[in-house]
Amino acid sequence: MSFLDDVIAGLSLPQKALPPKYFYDATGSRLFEKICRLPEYYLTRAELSLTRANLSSIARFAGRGCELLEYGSGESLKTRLLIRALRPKAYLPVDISETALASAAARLRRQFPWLRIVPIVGDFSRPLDLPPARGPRTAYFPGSTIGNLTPEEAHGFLAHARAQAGRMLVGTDLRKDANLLHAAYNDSRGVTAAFNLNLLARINRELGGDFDLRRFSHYAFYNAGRGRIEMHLISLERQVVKISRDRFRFERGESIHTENSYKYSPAEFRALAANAGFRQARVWTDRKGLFALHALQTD
Ligand code: AVJ
Repeated sequence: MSFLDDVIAGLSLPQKALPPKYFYDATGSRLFEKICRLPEYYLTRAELSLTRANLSSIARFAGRGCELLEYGSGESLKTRLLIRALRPKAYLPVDISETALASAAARLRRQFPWLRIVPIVGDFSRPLDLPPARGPRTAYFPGSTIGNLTPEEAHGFLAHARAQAGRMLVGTDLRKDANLLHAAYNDSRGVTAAFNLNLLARINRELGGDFDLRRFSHYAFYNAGRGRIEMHLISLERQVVKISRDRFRFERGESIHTENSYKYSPAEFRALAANAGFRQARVWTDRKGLFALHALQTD
């Protein structure tokens, strides 16, 4: 499926929807980095602080000298901390963006000249072809990226990951007060709104769409029943949008669902992992109880 196929399929659904992986073009990646520094967006800081505070036990669980597989480009500070503490035999970052992978790998090579780096271009939401393991392999999936998947998809992802790594470290955002969650996805500077709307700008740039960004607005709310933040783009009026040869009709107030961000209690995620064949060996949280890192193993 290409970007165009996914967009046409998503905008043809009764509830229009677009896959969140398309947020991350160059502009979107820059906006996401800005989100990570926002005062309201606690996730990045909470995960970094729990990683710092528990680095040696995290490294001990992962197994010094293992092969470290990361779902994501490895651009983050947490990854560098982990590599320093773990001294893995090899580091295998998996990312859909070839350019993000290449620049992250080049930086890591300069910082860790002793490290064997094997970048893998791939979409982790689908089964991956990996080079054969030369020893124990631990997978690292930080950042609550798994929260973009529905629990069913997360189950499928974990069940598949089981064949790739005997141990996993998975970062998940925790369930918490709805007001805190609301603020994190409705920041006062409008960076999250710009991030969400950039998806329409990207469709205009890359697929010849004619979305008028002033006629859509960012909308994010916490769906407590499902334990997830939902992001939408709401059509402010009745309109028709063209994307190359296709036309899409919007009612006033109709939404495009652009992202889910699931929040799990430690017990909920433990049950999900158990159904996929993983035992939750440990779970670390930051001192404020905002974010969790789960240590999962198959044995
Ligand atoms: C990168 C998926 C973890 O869900 O919090 C941030 C993306 N969306 N603000 C998240 C995001 C809006 C983020 N993840």
